[in-house]
Amino acid sequence: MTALTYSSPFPADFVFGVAAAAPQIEGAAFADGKGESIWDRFCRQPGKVHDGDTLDIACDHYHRFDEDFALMASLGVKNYRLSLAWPRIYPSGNGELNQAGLDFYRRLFASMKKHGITPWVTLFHWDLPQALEDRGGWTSRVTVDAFARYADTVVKAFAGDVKHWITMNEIRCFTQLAYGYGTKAPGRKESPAIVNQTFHHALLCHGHGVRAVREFGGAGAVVGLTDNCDVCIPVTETPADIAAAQAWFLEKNAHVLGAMHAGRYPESYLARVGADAPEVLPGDFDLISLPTDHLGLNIYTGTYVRAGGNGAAWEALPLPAHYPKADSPWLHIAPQSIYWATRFCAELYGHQSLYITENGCGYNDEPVVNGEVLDLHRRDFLRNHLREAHRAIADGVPLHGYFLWSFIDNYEWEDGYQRRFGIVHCDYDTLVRTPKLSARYYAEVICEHRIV
Ligand code: BGP
Repeated sequence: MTALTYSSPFPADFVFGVAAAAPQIEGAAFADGKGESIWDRFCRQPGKVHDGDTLDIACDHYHRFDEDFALMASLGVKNYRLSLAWPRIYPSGNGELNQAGLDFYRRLFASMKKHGITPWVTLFHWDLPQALEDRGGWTSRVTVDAFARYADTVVKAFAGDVKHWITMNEIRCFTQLAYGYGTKAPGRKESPAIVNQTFHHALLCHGHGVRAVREFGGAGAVVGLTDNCDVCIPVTETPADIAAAQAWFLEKNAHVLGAMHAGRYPESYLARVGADAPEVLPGDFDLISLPTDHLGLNIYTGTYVRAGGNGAAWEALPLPAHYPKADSPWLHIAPQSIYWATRFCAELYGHQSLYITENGCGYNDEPVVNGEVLDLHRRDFLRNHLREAHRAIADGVPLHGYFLWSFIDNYEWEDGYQRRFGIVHCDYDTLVRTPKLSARYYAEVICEHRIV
């Protein structure tokens, strides 16, 4: 244990960064041979996305990346988590390669290098090529084979530019929410058995991502998953509530983190899903449980848990109506989520290198007034979450970095452009960028390498 106090610096090698994802900021949705993604299709279906907002222009990062990286650099940001758009590279998922797609990312990485920014690249951040969805999407192994080829292609192409790889972003969102609840593209409402199979296929793709980086990533390349694990907070930090929270965490994360860790689906999960268990072929778990170098966690909120009565392992508490939240209705503000998620991942699965790959808050109206956006709510959110990251490190948790979601206001999926998560404001009429107060605050944190 190190003797860190809140005002002492983060460890020297702690990484501060910002995050975004290709479909949410690039725009140029059909430029230079890019294929249609499931989000390009979904957003055009009536009633699916706020105001029918499309990804067509977004922040026009496709044409303005150099300006954006200059702005990032001016804030002192040296690490940027981005994703590659699969449909730019294989417009029909697994057919012909689109050289213009690779060329675009080559220019983008060159610009990042020029501005002294290290890329952390996510292979898949939800923009499945529509042509693959037409063949079953995540319910089908066709997608797994196509992903393996795509991963091989991009890792080979960018091995010289990229050393930090992330396989998948938030498996639950593009499986459960997309094929179970239907709130995210492609908006299907399938049976639990099919949804469980989509999870399994996503885990296989994670494995292929790891394999591709091992085979083609070159010296020094590292790789891991970014998961949005279900997070809980013990109501009191006492042994009984902590044990209850641990038990909750293990059960809720059995099908992703638990399965990867154990090299099979845990018995408790199989007992719970019964006949709806995914079909597993020989060799699947050899891929899924390939060793990784780090685990990324996207942490936004959490569930409060306490010791259960009458022999129950835990009791999860409902949130009262007035519990503080951001404008995103699901985003109840619970900074301790950072501490407990990272601590449990280290304690329960033995992870040695953890990163917060997303953390941030979404609000609707953040107008620019006299050239400023005084988002003190975001500054407060950020500071309180960083304190919990700092506390985790002080308690010996191997947390090695923090990426803020997001660099710039962007296309927030079914919330369209209404919901703003950026530390940089984007005016969607003029595309003018204005750093908010939170950007200035974060710049100071990065510069001093401590909470200010
Ligand atoms: C995460 C996604 C991000 C981002 C963020 C904000 O789940 O990885 O892409 O969108 O959440 O959430 P949302 O857009 O759902 O409000």
